[in-house]
Amino acid sequence: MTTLTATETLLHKGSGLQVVVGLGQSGLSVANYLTKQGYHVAVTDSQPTPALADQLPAAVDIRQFGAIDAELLQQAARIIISPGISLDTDAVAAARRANIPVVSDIQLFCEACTVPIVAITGSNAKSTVTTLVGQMAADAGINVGVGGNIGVPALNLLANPDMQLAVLELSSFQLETVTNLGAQVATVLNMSPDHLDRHGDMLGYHQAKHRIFQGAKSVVINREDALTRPLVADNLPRLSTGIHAPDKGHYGLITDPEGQIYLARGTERLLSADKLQIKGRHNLLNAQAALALGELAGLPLDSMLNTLQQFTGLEHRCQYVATAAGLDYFNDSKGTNIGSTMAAIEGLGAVYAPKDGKLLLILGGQGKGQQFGELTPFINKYVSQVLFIGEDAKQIEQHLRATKLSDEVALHQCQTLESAFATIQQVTTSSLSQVQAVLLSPACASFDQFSGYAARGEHFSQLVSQLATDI
Ligand code: UMA
Ligand code: ADP
Repeated sequence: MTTLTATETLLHKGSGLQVVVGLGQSGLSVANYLTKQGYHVAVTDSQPTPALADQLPAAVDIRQFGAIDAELLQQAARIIISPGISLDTDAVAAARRANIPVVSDIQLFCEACTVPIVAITGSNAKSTVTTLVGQMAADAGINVGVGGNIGVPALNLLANPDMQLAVLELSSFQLETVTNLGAQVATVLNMSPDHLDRHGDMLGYHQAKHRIFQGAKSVVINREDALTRPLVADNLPRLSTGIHAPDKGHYGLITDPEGQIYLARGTERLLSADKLQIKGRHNLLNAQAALALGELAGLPLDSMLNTLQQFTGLEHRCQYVATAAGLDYFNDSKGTNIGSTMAAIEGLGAVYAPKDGKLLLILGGQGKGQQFGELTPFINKYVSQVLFIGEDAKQIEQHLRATKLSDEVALHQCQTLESAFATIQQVTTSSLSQVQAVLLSPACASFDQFSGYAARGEHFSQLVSQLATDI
């Protein structure tokens, strides 16, 4: 980070109080960044003793904890809000009514960042594609920073003075307060309902996501999903991805007469799908998205194809855990919305269905206002048993029953993962059981019972290993 002159420091101090709302990872990064820039910074958080409070720089002399301080917000020249806090929170809404600007850490990042940005959002696959593009850039010898919703606050990337490219995973929460991001290349990978409790409806969610395209120099579009298409000038460079044979220069899939599937760019076959370690149709789209983003960021194709073949995927995403008593167990704890669960059911169902197998699906947690009936066609096709856990278990069952759920699908209320495992023993020991694989893909957030999706996935994997040793 550059050192400021005394005049600049004075200028920043004179530009008024910067109030950071929420002291999580992003709030702390903002406090660090703004104090180093010479701003006068205050922090407020609902928790009486936020865990990160003792990491705040000493220069932050106003610290209001225990509630978001409405009076403090009224004194702000600018509010920097954490992504987990809604703009509708009373104190924040009042400040907005008083015309006090409210931005996110990503706004500060894009205003300060001098290197090209690859900006990635979508309902699903963000972390997978962000990690892949970051790895592709690193393998091509680029000094790359990877951050945003993936766990590393974007502003922390600025500490690297040699960074040549920034790859950002962005959530709708981060994007809703971002203006003119100006990415070198931006994409919305896919759109399915998520976070509707926060954004109100699909339109609000869509509007937040599509802010990623503001000022973009090029875009990547998913041909399979009209909701990913940006409203940008026709002459803006663009590449598209999809499951069919692509037009010249675009990405897609080509199937040869023997049935072998290839990743393709125009008519050129780039890589046979069986060379990838990440499996399923959704991952073929993810691979294309990474290639298209990389191409528009100037990465060399040969090197990107090498990276693709090395990539083993991320934990908790349709991850095979073990086989116990003849059943294959898969941890898709990161399946936190119905779109990801559809992809998981379809991806694994396609593997087990030809063997006349069916899936046992564990669903539930915090439902985030989603319409779970949209899962019914996928369940009817590939699932014989559904086990519900978590806070919204009963509501999810009602949604499924209210749609055309097949009589052949059995439903079980289990409340917890432990009790789900007891039910698995009961229902799969019957000789009539068609179940060949158990899939935890909850389509829900985990915070009612766990500290996050990773803790839920780890607990699931522990229960599986216990099972494997009990046998
Ligand atoms: N807080 C309040 N009042 C509230 C709610 C929260 O004061 O009403 C406070 C909490 O007490 C806590 C702080 O806000 O001290 C937490 O802030 P935060 O929830 O914004 O979390 P951060 O630690 O800053 O992490 C955020 C992202 N979290 C969310 O968007 C919820 C992280 O994404 C991101 O990695 C990190 O910034 C760095 O950029 C996580 C996430 O769950 C992985 N994202 C969601 C998702 O992927 O679905 C959107
Ligand atoms: P995000 O960061 O957007 O949550 P992840 O890469 O962590 O994305 O994957 C989240 C979930 O989405 C996983 O359960 C994964 O199996 C599923 N998924 C991965 N790719 C896709 C895709 N292209 N479409 C739908 N779901 C997907």
